[in-house]
Amino acid sequence: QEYTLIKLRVLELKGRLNQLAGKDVYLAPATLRPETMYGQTNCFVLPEGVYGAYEWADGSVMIMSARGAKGLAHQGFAKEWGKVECLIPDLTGQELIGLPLSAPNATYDVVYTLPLLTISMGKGTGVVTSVPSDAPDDYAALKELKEKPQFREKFGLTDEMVMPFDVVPIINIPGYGNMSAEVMCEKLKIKSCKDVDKLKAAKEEVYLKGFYEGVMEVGPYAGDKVCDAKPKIRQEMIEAGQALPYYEPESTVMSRSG
Ligand code: ZZB
Repeated sequence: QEYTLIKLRVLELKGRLNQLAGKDVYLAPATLRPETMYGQTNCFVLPEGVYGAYEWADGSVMIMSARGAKGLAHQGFAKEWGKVECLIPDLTGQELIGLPLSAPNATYDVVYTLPLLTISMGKGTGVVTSVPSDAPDDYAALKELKEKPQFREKFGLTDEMVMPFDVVPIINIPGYGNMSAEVMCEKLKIKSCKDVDKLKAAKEEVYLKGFYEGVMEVGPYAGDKVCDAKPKIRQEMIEAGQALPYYEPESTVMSRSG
């Protein structure tokens, strides 16, 4: 799988992260859709997931799963090839929830880290950036957080971290419009992020359609097809230091602990 790691800058440190004061600290979600970063409304972590803060050859510190860090260390980003340098181990997702972030290409200047219970720690970096216009899982999860104050309370979220973030239309798919994730969630009557099978079906349908038939509505490639714009946007983000290429084997062991 050819992923892109997006560097979401942490704007304010808290708790144990205060040890990283003075450094460039990022949350590093893995995405297969770098062309959708215009539609980011938040970042997701697994509250019970285990993460670490890792330092890289360029001096940046990126927060991700140990598994993701190990993969990245074997792809040329570590000071010493294959070796991870962990500054803070055993950070829980809960410790990361509520962090304010600056997300490259996003329409919102500040987005927040929110909880998502369906994250697999055995895939990517265990951090996921949220694009509710085009990702049904993200749409369902954000909607649930907006509609259920008891959820926000449970995870210590304030309203300002959740409520102001409307879906940002970025890609038009003929027959689905520019909010394809919402259309699919309504069509399949998806009620929550626990409707795993329906969400999988929704994701598969919009994934293919979006890639081959979707047309960018925003950014420098507005008017271009997604399949043409995607590699260009990816390359530009990498060259601007906003993203990194990241590869992982097709089949990986699924585990919640990483
Ligand atoms: C932004 C985005 C925008 C994504 C979109 C999808 C879509 P796959 O095919 O299952 O590998 N993701 C990444 N890591 C994880 C994880 N550890 N646990 C759960 N979800 C994860 O899917 C890869 C996609 O799943 C990634 O791409 C990421 O969300 C999420 F408009 O990033 B994506 C129709 C999908 N649209």
